Amino acid sequence: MNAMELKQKLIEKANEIGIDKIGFTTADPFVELKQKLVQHRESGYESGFEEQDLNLRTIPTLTLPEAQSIIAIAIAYPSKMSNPPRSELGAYRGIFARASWGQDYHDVLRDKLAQLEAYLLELVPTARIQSMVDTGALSDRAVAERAGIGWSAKNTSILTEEFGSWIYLGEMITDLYLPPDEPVLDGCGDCTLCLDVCPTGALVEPGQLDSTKCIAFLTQTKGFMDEFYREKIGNRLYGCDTCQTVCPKNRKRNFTHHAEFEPDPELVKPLLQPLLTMSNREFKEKYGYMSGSWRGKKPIQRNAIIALAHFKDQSAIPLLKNLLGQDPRPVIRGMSAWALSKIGGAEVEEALNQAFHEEQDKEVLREISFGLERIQKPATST
Ligand code: B12
Repeated sequence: MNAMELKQKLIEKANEIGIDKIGFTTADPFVELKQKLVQHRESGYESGFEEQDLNLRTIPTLTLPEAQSIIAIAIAYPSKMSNPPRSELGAYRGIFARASWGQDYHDVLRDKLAQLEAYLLELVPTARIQSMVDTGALSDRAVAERAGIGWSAKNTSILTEEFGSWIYLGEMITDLYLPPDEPVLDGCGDCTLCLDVCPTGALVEPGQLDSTKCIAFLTQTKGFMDEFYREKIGNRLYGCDTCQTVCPKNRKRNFTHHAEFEPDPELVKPLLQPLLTMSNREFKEKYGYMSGSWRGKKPIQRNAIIALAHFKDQSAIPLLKNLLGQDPRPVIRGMSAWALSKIGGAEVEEALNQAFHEEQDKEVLREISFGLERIQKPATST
């Protein structure tokens, strides 16, 4: 079988196993990307979640020495929930970004890649293959871009005409020669909506993200978030979709053909207060299968506290007082102090005064005293 026939067979198999887009590129080094990644690092824009070795990121043969080609795949995911539950007074809800709806996409894409890999090995038993999704060394977007899956958009996502940017990406490096595809033309035009609406100005230039300002990143951190960002995160519990939801190419696009990604509305738009009393075990049982749980319970609970402040939920005062007085984690106590002070009132002031005398942790004490100041001077506070 020649290379063109092999490629055609892989395309057919990909269709059959539910891969929405497949593209092929060489295993040549990603020379331009390397320059971008250096610039990105020097500007301080990295999130810290990326592979740190820039050679490994950009030279596929460091992963698979005999590499000749890379097969890129894309799988579409839903952007709309049917019957989303509504936030109500005293029963407010948070939201998980779409990339965390349904089953963890890493598992779904790895399974598709494993099926494609098995098929390729049937056709060419001597083939060497290395597959990856998200956590691999390569830039999934740079691979997808060069393999013609879509263009690298101003919001930094890979955008396709068929699925917008509602796609997950993965790839397979192989030592086989497969004729490469051409990259597709940029389709953003002069639209800048994603840059205009980013709540924190994280999209500093078209195609360039300062991850340290990106809400998707901030929701995944574990510490005391800067107050500026607490005010911006709203009720997001994990991730952020704003630069995707405003994109005209994504509008009215909803892909429900992968049942695995169908969200459970009660899980992806959960009531905030029950999240805060959840045991580790319950969290694992309910959320463990979702990609949004990878950083554990603490960041999600911290974000739930921020969301309660965002809604100024009076009914949460007893729970937040409890957390402030009793939670062993300083971040949770500190953020509860902050949230209580945003909700305000005499009961809160008394609770903060009491905590001020009992608290030992410096950072929590700082939150409590700023909180007390805020309550005592409401007109000038932020
Ligand atoms: C670290 C990381 C993050 C970080 C940083 C994101 C970022 N934009 O750099 C944070 C936590 C913020 C994040 C958020 C999200 N992520 Co993320 N993330 C990654 C990860 C692990 C590495 C990305 C990376 O290296 N970034 C550094 C930049 C410099 O590299 P890059 O984005 O790969 O580079 C491309 C562009 O940014 C552009 N570029 C880079 N520098 C420059 C400079 C100039 C001047 C220009 C014009 C362009 C340009 O060119 C490159 C090729 O296209 C990848 C998986 C992987 N292994 O690649 C997933 C990945 C990028 N994430 C993904 C997703 C789904 C998301 C979220 C939508 C999740 C959510 N809803 O919250 C958001 C989107 C936010 C956004 N606008 O990027 C998908 C993207 C799918 C797609 N359609 O593009 C990926 C590919 C995971 C996957 N396998 O599906 N993510």
